[in-house]
Amino acid sequence: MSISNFFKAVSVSSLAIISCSFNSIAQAVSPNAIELTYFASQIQCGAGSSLINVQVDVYRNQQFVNTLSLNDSLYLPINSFDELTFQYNFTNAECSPTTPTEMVLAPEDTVPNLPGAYDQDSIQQMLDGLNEYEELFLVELGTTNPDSSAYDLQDVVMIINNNPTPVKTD
Ligand SMILES: [Ca+2]
Repeated sequence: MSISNFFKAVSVSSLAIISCSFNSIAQAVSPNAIELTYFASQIQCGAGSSLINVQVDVYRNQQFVNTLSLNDSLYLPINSFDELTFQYNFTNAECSPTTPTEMVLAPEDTVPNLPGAYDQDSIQQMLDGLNEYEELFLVELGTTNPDSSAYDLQDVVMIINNNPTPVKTD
């Protein structure tokens, strides 16, 4: 990992910890594993342009684990989502991600009053689809200004499953 990437990971890490500590289950139930599913992504470089392909690099305690594309799932033998940090990469895009804003929402949490991005379901609709062991991980990459119309926290949406079915190896 380059020095600059290392510092990015560290800064994103502190953001994630801040956002998780308020409203996250953030603990694996059993058997000490978490499954991440990259569930949705809707972001453009500007109105009317095509959707950006956002790839997500997953780090555990600053060590690279895997790169996720939309619809990918990753089974992680870890105790807590808080061990993870993320880097977001735009491919085939004319713009770059801003400093990420990250938020974890459990099913009973208060939902930010934001509409669904483009043709994507709203945060409330996505939250309603979760079971009791699941949480939503929401990321805004277009702006750091919560008053901007681009601020929807749905540029990357992951489902955190705190009680996944163990991966069978035989
Ligand atoms: Ca956005």
